[in-house]
Amino acid sequence: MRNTLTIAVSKGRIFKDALPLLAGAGIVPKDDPESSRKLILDTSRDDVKLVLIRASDVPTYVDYGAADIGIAGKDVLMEYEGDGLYELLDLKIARCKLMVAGPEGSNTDSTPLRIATKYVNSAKRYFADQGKQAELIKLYGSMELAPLVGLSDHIVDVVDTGNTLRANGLVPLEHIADISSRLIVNKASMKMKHAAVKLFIDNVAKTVAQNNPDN
Ligand code: PRT
Ligand code: MG
Repeated sequence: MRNTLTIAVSKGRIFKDALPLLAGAGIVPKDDPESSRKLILDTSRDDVKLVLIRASDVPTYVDYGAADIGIAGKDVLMEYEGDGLYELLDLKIARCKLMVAGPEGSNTDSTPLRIATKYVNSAKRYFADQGKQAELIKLYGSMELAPLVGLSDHIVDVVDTGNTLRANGLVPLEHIADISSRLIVNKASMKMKHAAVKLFIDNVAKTVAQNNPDN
């Protein structure tokens, strides 16, 4: 086990964007996660396995050492409270922005605010830093619905094109953070499997640099 690497990644947009980075480290999954039901994928390298989990569970698997390495959105990492992992590399994939959004013409001047979000910790910190009193309502998805039915005045969510907001009569109001996916590593794996982890990170970093010549 000492030199095997387990990498936790979520299906969907992160997996798609991560494939070329993994390929740059010589790692090609043997199954397509979108068609296979397997949760553990063998790869072109006998010493590397991929585990497929929900985006918000990736830090937990890495923190507890069930995976040595993970790929997780900064939005998810900003919410995560464990301390058993290192955030080592900005992969510059699955980019988006964490925003406050609400109905056109609205603002966050009149407090207390009612905010629906899956990003409760980040939202709490953001409004506290501004000295604004905010009641946070925790949701697990479809935040855009909350202002439409009077559950909240505003939402905090990640925004890419803004099409989903627009389709629901909402607009982005305030920018909280730029988001991209990060490489995270279990603290014990970093010590015990140092050579294998470092080689993997170096190879991925080379591909990230090649893919982003301007930044
Ligand atoms: O689906 P599940 O509950 O398992 O988790 P998840 O929804 O967090 O996973 P996934 O795969 O949808 O997102 C994984 C990561 O991708 C997030 O943690 C972000 O770091 C990143 N990312 C990048 C995004 C987006 N872009 C994005 N646009 N995550 C979500 N969205 C949502 C957005 O909230 C909106 O509802 O996609 C919808 C479309 O976006 P627009 O603005 O282009 O319309
Ligand atoms: Mg999703």
